[in-house]
Amino acid sequence: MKLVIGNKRYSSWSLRPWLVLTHFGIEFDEQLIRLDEPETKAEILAVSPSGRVPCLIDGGISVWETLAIIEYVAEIHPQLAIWPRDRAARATARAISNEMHAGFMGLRSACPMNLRRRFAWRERGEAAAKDVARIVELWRDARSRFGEDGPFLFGAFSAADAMYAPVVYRLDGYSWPLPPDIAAYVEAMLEEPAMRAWRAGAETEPWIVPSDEVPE
Ligand SMILES: N[C@@H](CCC(=O)N[C@@H](CS)C(=O)NCC(=O)O)C(=O)O
Repeated sequence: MKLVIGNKRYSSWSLRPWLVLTHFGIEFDEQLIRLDEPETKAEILAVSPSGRVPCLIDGGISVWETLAIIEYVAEIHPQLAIWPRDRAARATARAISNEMHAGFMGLRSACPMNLRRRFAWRERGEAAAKDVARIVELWRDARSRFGEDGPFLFGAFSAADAMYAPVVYRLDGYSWPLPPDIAAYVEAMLEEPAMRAWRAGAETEPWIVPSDEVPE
């Protein structure tokens, strides 16, 4: 199985399935295509019909779109609790994962994921603040209803945590002021070994993508 990804420094979509595979100890090869280079589009299109990464190649099967990849991996590894085992928890995990996939453009555009930069706190606009308020609300709801057995949204690490992992890096990197319960979740995520491994990979990348860089 091969996962095609973009730069670890910037590619928030690539991070999500990579975390699922890595956290759950699933063996895979990684192919990194550098984003924003003259040959990027052609290289991605050679493996991913959407022209975007991530894309998972499993023999003759090609799966693009982050949530489709995570669902595929969960389906072929039913022994792993990639989604929570409890039905109500699983339904909520899927709902918030879809909410992430489809939204939060305010936060995503004001605070691009950038693992090589750290910004002092400043307001990042109304749309981003509104998104963070909603994210705090849904994280609290998951933690209070389903999180009693561990530090993650549904207790043990699941696909839902992977879907919100780039938000965790953003809240940390943009020094977002957080209430203690949310700061504790962010800390648990930052310490999670697969999250640390992704960051370590990003730290070795010298490439800059100007469109993903924001001013101080
Ligand atoms: N909806 C897609 C979004 C994927 C996406 O936007 N990927 C970006 C990198 S994070 C990409 O491939 N950019 C390269 C390009 O558009 O040329 C998913 O969930 O996988």
